[in-house]
Amino acid sequence: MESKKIEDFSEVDLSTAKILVVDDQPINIQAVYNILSDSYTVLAATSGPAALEVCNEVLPDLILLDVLMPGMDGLELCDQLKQDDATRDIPIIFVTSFNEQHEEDECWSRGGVDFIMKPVNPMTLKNRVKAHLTLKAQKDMLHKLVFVDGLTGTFNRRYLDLHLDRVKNEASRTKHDAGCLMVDIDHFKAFNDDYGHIEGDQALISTANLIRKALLRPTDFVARYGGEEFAVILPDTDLPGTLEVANRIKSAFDSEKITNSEGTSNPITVSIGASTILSCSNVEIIECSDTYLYEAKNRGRDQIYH
Ligand code: GH3
Ligand code: MG
Ligand code: MG
Ligand code: MG
Repeated sequence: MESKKIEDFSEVDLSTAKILVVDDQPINIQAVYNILSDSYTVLAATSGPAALEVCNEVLPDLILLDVLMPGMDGLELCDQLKQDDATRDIPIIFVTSFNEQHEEDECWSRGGVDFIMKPVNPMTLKNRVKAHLTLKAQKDMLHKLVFVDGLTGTFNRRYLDLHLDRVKNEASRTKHDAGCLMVDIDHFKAFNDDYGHIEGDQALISTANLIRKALLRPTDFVARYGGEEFAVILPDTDLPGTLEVANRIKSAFDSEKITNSEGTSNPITVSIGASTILSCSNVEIIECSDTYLYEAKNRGRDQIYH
C-alpha cells in the first residue's frame, strides 16, 4: 500500500528564494549572478546603505556579503542587520578575499553563517547557498508548526507567552503603556451544536481574519488563546487607544456579519475585555483582561468592558 507523506522536511521548495549580493565591485556581483540566477532571484547592492534599502523593500532569504567596501563595510552592515528584528534571521554568507585566519574569525563572530573565498568556485557557491537556504526554510517551517495556530493562522498561546514577555519588558522600560484585549465569541457552543463543527471552524477562521483586519499597526498582534478566544496585544497604546481598537473590532463584527455558510444563522457577536499593562500592574495582563471579559459576558455579551 502506498503511504502518504504528511510533511517532508528534507524537500523544501527554494525556487522562489531571493538572494541579495552585496559587493562594491559590479564585476563580482555579475560573477555571482551568472552562477545563481538560473535557480534563484538575485538582487544586488553595491554598498551597505543600498543593501539596507533593498532589505526594507524586499526581505531577502539569504545575503552574500563582501567584507571590504568603502564607507560601511560588510562587518558593519552585518551588525546593523543583526540589530533589526526584521532582518536578524537572514543568513549571511561572507564572500571575501581575506586570507588571514583572524579576519575569517571576525566574520564568524559577527554572526555570519558561512564564509566563501574569492574568487568563488561555482560549485562551492551553489552548494553552500542551497544548504543555507534549506536550513533557513526548515527553521521557518518548524517555527510555523510550533508557534502558529493551524486552523486560523494566527499565533498560538505558546508564542503569545513569549511575545507578551517582550512587550511587558518594553512597557516597563519605556513607561509607554500597552493594551490587551481578550475577544471571545458569544454562545459559540450553540453555533457548533446548531450548524456543526465544520461551520464552526469556518466561523473561527472568519473571526480571526476580521480581528486581524481591524488592527492597523504592524506591531499589533493577535493570538488564539483558547478554543474561541483571541488575545490582542497593542504595544505603545494607552487605554483610550486600546478601547478604540476594541470598538473597531466590535464594529467590524456588526457590519461584516459572520454567519454560517447558508447565511441562515444569527451573525456572530463577540464580547471583549480590555485593559492595559500599566493599569493592572498587580495582576497578569491576560488575567486582568479576562476578568473584564467575564464581566462583559455577565452584562449580556456583545459588548466591551474595561
Ligand atoms: P459564551 O458566550 O459564554 O462564551 O459561550 P460559549 O458557548 O461561546 O462558550 P463555551 O466556553 O461554553 O463554549 C465554547 C465552545 O467553542 C465550545 C466548542 O463548541 C467551541 N469551540 C472551541 N474550539 C473550537 C474549534 O476549534 N472548532 C470549533 N468548531 N468549535 C470550537
Ligand atoms: Mg569589496
Ligand atoms: Mg464563547
Ligand atoms: Mg471561551
